[in-house]
Amino acid sequence: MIDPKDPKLGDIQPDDENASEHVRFSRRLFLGSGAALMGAAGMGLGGSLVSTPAKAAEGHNAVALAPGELDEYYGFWSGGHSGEVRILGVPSMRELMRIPVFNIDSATGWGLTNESKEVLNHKPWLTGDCHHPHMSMTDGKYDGKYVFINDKANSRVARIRCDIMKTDKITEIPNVQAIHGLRVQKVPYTKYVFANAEYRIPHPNDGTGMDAIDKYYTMFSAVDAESMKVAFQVIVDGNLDNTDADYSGKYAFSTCYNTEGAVDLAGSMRLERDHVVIFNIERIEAAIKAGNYQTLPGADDVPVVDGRTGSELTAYVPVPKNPHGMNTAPDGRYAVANGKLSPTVTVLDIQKFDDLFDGKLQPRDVVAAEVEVGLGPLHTAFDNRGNAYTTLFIDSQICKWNLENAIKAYQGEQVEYIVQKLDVHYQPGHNHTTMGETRDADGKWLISLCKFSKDRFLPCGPLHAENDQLIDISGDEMKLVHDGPTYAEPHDCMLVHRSKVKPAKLWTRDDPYFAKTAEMAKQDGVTLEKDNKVIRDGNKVRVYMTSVAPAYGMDRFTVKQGDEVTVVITNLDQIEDVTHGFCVVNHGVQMEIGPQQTASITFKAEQPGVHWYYCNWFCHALHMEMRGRMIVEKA
Ligand code: CUK
Ligand code: CUA
Ligand code: CA
Repeated sequence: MIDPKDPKLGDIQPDDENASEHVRFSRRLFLGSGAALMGAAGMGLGGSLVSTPAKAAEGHNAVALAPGELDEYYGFWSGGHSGEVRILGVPSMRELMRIPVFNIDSATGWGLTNESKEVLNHKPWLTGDCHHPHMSMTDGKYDGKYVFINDKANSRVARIRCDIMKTDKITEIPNVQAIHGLRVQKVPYTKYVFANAEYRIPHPNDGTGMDAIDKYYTMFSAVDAESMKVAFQVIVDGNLDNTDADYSGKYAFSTCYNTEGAVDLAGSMRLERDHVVIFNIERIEAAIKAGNYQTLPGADDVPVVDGRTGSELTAYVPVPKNPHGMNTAPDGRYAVANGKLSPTVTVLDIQKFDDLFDGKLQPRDVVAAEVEVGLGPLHTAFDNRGNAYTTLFIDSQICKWNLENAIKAYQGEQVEYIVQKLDVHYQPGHNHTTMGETRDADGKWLISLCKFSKDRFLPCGPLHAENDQLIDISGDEMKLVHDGPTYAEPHDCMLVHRSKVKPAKLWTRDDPYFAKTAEMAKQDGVTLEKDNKVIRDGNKVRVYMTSVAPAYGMDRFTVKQGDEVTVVITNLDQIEDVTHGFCVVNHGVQMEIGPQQTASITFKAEQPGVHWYYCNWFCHALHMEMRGRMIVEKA
């Protein structure tokens, strides 16, 4: 029920003398009809809300949430080649939100509004292919500030602000192709986002040297997490697949499936061993500081160091065969490379990396074990009890194994290290445990992101959903508890305890996200929070209006045929969840304006006549009536 004295309504009350006519009028309407509406809805719900929280079986987590109960974890899901990121609640697996990143989204106007085009570097038409969402950390723990995501399709890295859950920066990585593996520096804090470029290319890639395949190379990039500028790039041998960082802040490491440097399938499977390349971040920083770097055409502000074999900035550890996932255990001591074409997971002892870089050890000396787990190991996740969970793509299983026992067995001790193998449906790629890529690993839930789902869901045509399965790992035995269909095609997800995330309820009026639009208004002498004004500037017209449920500040505005029209809307509502939209019929114009947000969109008024605009986020009992006319006069 809406209480007019509710402090959430802010200081603009219906009878507030300082409020504009628009605000007072709208507020009265909202309170009057809103209250009646809520009352009716409440009665309807009252009868049906019988909630019996699901009881947890002995030693296991409760699976189901009753209506109205909140999830314990935020799951950040990559949206694959849909180009977006999604938030799911775990354990309910309910989809809570979609965050457009490298795609165009008609609900929010992402790729259409001026603010989003700015983030998209004015290339909203570029496609995206997201694989690896990872949250910024402090001291090896999630800090709730940002989520970073790669774009393999167009070689970019994006940042999502976790207060508003919107993408706020996108960086194009120069001189490389296909940013795939992405992780953050965990310790002491996320200064860098590490990004692997997968494919080797000629340098310069200008039509020369295309046949000199052995001269192709790719690079490992570090992006500054705050400025989102590329801090440095490292030339490597082979290619780069997945990556992770350690818990000292000193090292990052990446898998390579193409040590062969081949450009064909057979060639990239020729060797029995490929490698993991270890990056010595301290030494790379020192080299750049000392001026020991070059720059490449088209990016003269990015220092590039040469980390190919023989460099003291990197080390190459041979591992079997076409390895894929790279995962650091939360104990900080070990990292594993998942064999893919080998039935093994290679365990690297991070404590030995210093000696390796000081020349006291040989590369293979840092291998603590090659653990046989099953066919097609792709990725490994960890709990807080020393266990690892590896996806077996070919076997369609999760293999749970004990890290210490596996190392003992590798050293020849008679000890069983495989704890359990669980069938999943089918052919899993990544898997992920709750908090498992941080020091706070809690061993409660595991998600298996299965690539195939045939027979698990009602068929919907030749294209099938992926199947992200929820597995309870809190007891001694893994238990499959839920099938979760997802759309094309999450590779990875990340499960963050809800205590780590503090989303905003309203926008703040000084949010940098729309600072440029606010600056434009200032130049036009417009106060966004109260003015409803049309400013003409040659054939450019800027239409400033407010919105308060259920009315725009203007129910009509007039422009001339051929004008370039920019509509700027400021949503003055201060009530959580009251988002408005703005759509001009037959113009491809559509956007979201959250409470206290300013959003703008620019288009051409080419057709003389009357063109209705309306609100397309249901905001009020009189939402249908929230509309107005754009009148376009003949030129
Ligand atoms: S990758 Cu897709 S299953 Cu891009 Cu992390 Cu392994
Ligand atoms: Cu405003 Cu619907
Ligand atoms: Ca290979």
